[in-house]
Amino acid sequence: MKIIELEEVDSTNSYAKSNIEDFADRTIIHAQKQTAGRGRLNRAWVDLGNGNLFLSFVLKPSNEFSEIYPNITQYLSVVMCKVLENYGLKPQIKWPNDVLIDGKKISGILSETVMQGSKFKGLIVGIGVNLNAKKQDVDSIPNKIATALNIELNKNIDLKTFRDELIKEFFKNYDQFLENGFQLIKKDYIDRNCFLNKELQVQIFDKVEKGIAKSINDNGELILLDNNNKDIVLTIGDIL
Ligand code: BT5
Repeated sequence: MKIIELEEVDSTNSYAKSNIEDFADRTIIHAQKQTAGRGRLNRAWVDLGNGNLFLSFVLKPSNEFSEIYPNITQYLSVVMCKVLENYGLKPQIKWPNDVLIDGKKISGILSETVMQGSKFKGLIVGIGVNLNAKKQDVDSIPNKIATALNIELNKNIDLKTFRDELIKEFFKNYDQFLENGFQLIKKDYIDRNCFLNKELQVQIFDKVEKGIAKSINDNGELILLDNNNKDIVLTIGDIL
């Protein structure tokens, strides 16, 4: 495991992706500042200033893509919760991988599969965590109610300590995750969910599905029960 520290970068995910050939498996790209942080679907991840966390894991688990790899985002959401629990908080997961404190978003995860033609090159798993932010900056994040760890705990957070705890927790069960996929974390994930048994609207690109969130299956997919008592199985989407 190697950590590459950058002062400033457009996006740790973009940097990791464009230089993936240069990085060994389990390299971590950590930047102090991000000028063009990315979320899913071309959304932006806002840099809330000094002392916040922006990092990407470069993972090369094999030469072939495996269908369990996309579940790494859910794996990382559980890891994130465990780290925050050690700070005395009770985080919750909103499917697929938002980590919330009392309904407020504290962290975002963006996982990307890198292919060269049909050849699998690796995974880039990026995470942003709000650790030290001003309340007014957090309140100006578009389309989301957000928070930061310093606001929740009313004290400054040591960035490096938090980063190292996150990396340690990530690699603790990573090899087991590669063997077992989502099933390894299913219980931990469901124990922390904030969406099951609720009436939901889920946006999948330009379509919205409605139903009661019935369960999460062994692949980490969300099962909605619609008005006609029919199951809808969702692999991706945003709970509205
Ligand atoms: C995410 O996307 O939540 C994934 C964000 C991943 C960011 C990390 S930082 C390191 C690495 N390098 C990158 O370039 N990216 C990764 P999504 O689920 O699409 O949510 C994006 C939405 O979250 C935005 O549209 C805002 O509403 C909200 N948001 C943006 N910045 C935020 C922040 N700092 N805190 C809380 N919410 C934020």
